Amino acid sequence: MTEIVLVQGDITSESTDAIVNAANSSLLGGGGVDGAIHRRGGPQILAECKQLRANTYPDGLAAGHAVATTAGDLEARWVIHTVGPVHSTTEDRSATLISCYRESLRVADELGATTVAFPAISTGVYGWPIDDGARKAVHTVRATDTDVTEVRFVLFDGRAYRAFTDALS
Ligand code: AR6
Repeated sequence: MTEIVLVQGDITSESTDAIVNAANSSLLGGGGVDGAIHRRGGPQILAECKQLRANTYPDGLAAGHAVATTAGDLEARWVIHTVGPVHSTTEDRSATLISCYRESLRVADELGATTVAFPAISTGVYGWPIDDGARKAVHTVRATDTDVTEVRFVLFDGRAYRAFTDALS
């Protein structure tokens, strides 16, 4: 049974076993959650991401997939990088968004991480509407068979926090 906890704040302050990063395919950093994680986690995370690009993902990590690195100076042990879909009004990319949550939990299980903090993937720079993003996040975690005992959604602002509160009830 996975308990779902909602928190409003900055995901880089979490001390869960793993923190999920809303990354991009390059794995080389960006803005939003990604920028904050690399800033606060220090250069070790980027060094491992560069290794992953050199050895495993020469063309980058595809949307909907997930991969782990060290969490560097963060309190967490691992960062799980996943690439959300860019929202589109002409194409339904829901399956890719759902896959991000599912794949991140699969990677967490591989690592033995039992507590995992997630941001609201794709709902920032990638433009996914927060209410729908929240419903898909909550539903996917509930529907996924995992050894993770606590999923903590860390929401940056009040609007996202309310969307997740509604999705949970
Ligand atoms: N802690 C928790 N949530 C945050 C934080 C934080 N420190 N900062 C932003 N959010 P985004 P995406 C919220 O843009 O939409 C990057 O440039 C934010 O309000 O981080 O998946 C990557 O490199 C929003 O609700 O991720 C990619 O290029 C949610 O986290 C691209 O952005 C996700 O916003 C990925 O876009």
